[in-house]
Amino acid sequence: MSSIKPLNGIKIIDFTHVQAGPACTQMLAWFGADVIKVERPGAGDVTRSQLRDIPDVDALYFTMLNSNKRSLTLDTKQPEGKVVLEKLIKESDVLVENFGPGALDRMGFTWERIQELNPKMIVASVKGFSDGHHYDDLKVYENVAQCAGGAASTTGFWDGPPTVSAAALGDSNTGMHLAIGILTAIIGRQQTGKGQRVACAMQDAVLNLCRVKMRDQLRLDKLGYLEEYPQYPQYPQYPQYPQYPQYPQYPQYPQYPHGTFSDVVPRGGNAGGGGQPGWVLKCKGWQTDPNAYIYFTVQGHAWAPICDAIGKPEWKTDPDYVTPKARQPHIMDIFATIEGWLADKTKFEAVDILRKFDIPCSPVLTMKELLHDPSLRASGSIVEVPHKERGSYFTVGSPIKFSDLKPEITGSPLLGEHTDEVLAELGYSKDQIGNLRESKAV
Ligand code: CAO
Repeated sequence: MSSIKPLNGIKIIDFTHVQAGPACTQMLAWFGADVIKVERPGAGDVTRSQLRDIPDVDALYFTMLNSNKRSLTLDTKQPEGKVVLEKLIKESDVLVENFGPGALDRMGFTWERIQELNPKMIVASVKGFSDGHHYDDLKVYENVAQCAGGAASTTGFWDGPPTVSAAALGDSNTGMHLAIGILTAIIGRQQTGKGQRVACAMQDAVLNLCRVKMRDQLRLDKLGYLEEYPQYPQYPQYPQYPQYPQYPQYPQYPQYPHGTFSDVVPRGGNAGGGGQPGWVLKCKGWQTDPNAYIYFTVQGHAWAPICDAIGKPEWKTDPDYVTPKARQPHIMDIFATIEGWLADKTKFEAVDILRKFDIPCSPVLTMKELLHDPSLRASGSIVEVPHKERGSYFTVGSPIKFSDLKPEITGSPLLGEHTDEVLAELGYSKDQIGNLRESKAV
């Protein structure tokens, strides 16, 4: 394993806060970039003090999004602070920010000014909406983005309200998109010698992950129904299934509004998309354990093994079961039968049986189970890192694995921990640093 990391030598001004921007720069730091987090003196990133589990110590919200970085405190609204930032811009490759709309300009660091200071500079921004969008003045947090990007209207059950996901589709996902943009701009600069602006709107990043839901809207516009959605059997164009006019045998799955598809993609509960129907199925203990479930997928070509696995070999040749189209109208019936088979198996036992039949499935894992999963520890997806004040803490490591790079996750910096070090690198003497401290610019 090489000790030289691919992004060694790339210097990043990390003007980010909360989650979207920090997730991006943290990943670049893991891969070798020198990420200098610029924070307001005395306060720092708001997440340092949000949802603390230990009094007066940086909260996990901060430590889990800012590992491998250095922290420089700098008041960029003070003239002396602006001078420091100008020096930093001249020496850096990338500036990443996720302030509210217009904040960087109001600080005096417009794109034009930054280009004057350093024409090779790449300026990367996260905003809620793209430039010129009719909502581009809005400040945006995670769940706002999930609603704006189409995730909420298509997530949840049809008899409940729009629902947001626990996964940070608005924040960390946008940060990951931005990281791709930054790396692209770095490679572009190798060819042109020039920097450029890179922007990723949270709405766009969410929408990019909701691509198949947009696919469904286009199909719905054309066909008026979506055959793989649980709502499908009630569609009036399908009188060949009179036994399912309203799903009376499944009161827990009431029909989607008015027994038909409306003109927008409905919420499909836990239905699997594409050609592989799936559902979350109860396992042994579900009555008391809210996570005693597996996700079970009825992959088309795995039908025969599924029948063998659940003890229903006769379904292999039954015309009502043999093709995906024949199965779809009573897919809930099929899932109910599989739940009967699962009733005396834990989620782990069930998956251990089903894996032998090559059936795509997984236990529904809790955060606790993931935290203690030996495989995730071994792969570096969950890591324990030291911290100067809180002792060691667990965090989520790099989800990307390389053959010649092993990201080593180090603890997050204390507020201003590297201020003197970074200023000295910029050429400031001890006295000058003292003066900056006196004026509260750092
Ligand atoms: N020195 C001096 N001033 C500083 C500073 C520093 N080191 N760092 C930040 N500031 C100032 C900014 O200049 C800005 O001042 P003005 O608004 O007076 O020009 C102010 O602090 C911070 O502005 P903000 O709008 O970013 O902060 P907020 O808490 O009001 O809003 C958020 C937070 C996240 C809603 C907003 O930043 C935003 O919409 N960002 C873009 C979208 C985004 O990334 N959202 C996801 C965040 S993760 O959930």
